[in-house]
Amino acid sequence: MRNRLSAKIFFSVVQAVVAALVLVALGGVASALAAEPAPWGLGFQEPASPYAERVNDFHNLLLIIIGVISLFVTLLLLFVMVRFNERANPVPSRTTHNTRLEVIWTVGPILVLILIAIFSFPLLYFGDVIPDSKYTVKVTGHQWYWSYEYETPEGEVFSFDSLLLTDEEAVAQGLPRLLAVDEPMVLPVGTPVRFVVTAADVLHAFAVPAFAVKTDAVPGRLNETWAEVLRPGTYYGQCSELCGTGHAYMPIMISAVSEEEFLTWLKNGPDQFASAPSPVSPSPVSPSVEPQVHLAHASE
Ligand SMILES: [Cu+2]
Repeated sequence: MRNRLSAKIFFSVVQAVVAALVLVALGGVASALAAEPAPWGLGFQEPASPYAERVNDFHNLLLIIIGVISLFVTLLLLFVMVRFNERANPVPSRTTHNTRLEVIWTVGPILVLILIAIFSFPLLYFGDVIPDSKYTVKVTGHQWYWSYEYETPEGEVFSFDSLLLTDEEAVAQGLPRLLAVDEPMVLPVGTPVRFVVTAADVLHAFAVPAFAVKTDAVPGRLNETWAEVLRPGTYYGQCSELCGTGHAYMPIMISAVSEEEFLTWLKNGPDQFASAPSPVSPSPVSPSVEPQVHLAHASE
């Protein structure tokens, strides 16, 4: 009776493990095609910056280490269940200490952690130190939209708001709902761009998975990060700090183009965005009515 039960449990565990592996494999396939969230996408989005590529490699290394450890512990548990159950081992040993074993299970994990540190610290610094960049974008989080500020090579500064499209507008343009905006951030490909990130009201976070970028946007403070986009295309991100009821309605949409196209766009920027109504910056004490309008618009 007990044997049949343990066989049943064993097979359901095997089934669960196989199902999980299949899901991970499928997720890997799905995410390899997308610079946006995809159904059943369990893996990372395809990396689109040198930093994201390294983060991806590091993640894969950790996955191997975790896999080996989990397999080892599972085998140990199975061994104990078979070898030391009540029937196989009626008179249990009374041993409480084993110095050699205790040294091994302390030193072993330390070595694993050192191995991880050897790979993770250079990666941390690679992401943290901003390379010489010709272009800077100032990113400001608002309740509930992003605004982007650029400077032309001639030193003219312009900025614009990036507002969520309604579901109908997004569908009409063949863009993903809740991710597409009216004016995307435009970036050049193949050259590092510095992001200066701040917020106008509450905490937000500027996060773009394909660039492995996630930086807090804090009122009164400038945080820096960077990305070098490897391929032209459209990339999506989302605010990643719970910032109020419109948190889900302030996506980040980035259109990456060649440096020439970017420079043309940049030079036209002051004219293109001068006529646009200037953003009503909501002050921390009196929230602006404008974002509420966008939110109501978006959630219809
Ligand atoms: Cu936010």
